Amino acid sequence: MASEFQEWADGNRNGMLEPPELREFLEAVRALIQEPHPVRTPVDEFFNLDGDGEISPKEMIAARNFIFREQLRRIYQYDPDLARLFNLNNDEWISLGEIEPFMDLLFIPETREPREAMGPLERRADRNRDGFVDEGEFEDFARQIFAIAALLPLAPEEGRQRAVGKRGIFAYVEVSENGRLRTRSTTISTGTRTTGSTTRRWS
Ligand SMILES: [Ca+2]
Ligand SMILES: [Ca+2]
Ligand SMILES: [Ca+2]
Repeated sequence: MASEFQEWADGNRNGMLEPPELREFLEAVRALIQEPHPVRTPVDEFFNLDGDGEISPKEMIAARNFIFREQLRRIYQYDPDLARLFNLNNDEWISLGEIEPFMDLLFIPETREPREAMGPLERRADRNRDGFVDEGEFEDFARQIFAIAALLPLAPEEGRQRAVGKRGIFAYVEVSENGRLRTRSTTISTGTRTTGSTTRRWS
């Protein structure tokens, strides 16, 4: 069975997360890692390690670190192409040092200050390739990183059975085969805002 962490969101059990299911799932992950709170979703349940009905500050931090640090570091096992997005120095693996800027981008708003696209992370975020990363580009980039991390299967052996296939991830986050982000407006929802995203299949 695929992990309960993601599988519950596949309401119609067809093995794919359609846009409404995907939105619900991503919103649950967002709620999980935002602040301590009572358990409300299966995602919360998954990280309620002591089973006391609350996501404590410690469990929240554990969830953040697991989903956005441990999982992203293992991305090569799932998809070498997608892994290039995170492999800032283009070597054979993704180090902790490479993941930190992505964690900062997600959790420290000040790191999304508009700036010139000098570094490897900034160049990846610079969608329109004008050499400058504006606020919107950072926001979009952060949403994509968030979705990629949340949708990775929890263990390599689950890769074949997980609810969201690799193609689904590619389609949803608009990442091209060479790991570069496509120039298109965001398709990923945040908060209560929803977008009319479509799930395109790659062939
Ligand atoms: Ca708890
Ligand atoms: Ca690397
Ligand atoms: Ca730009």
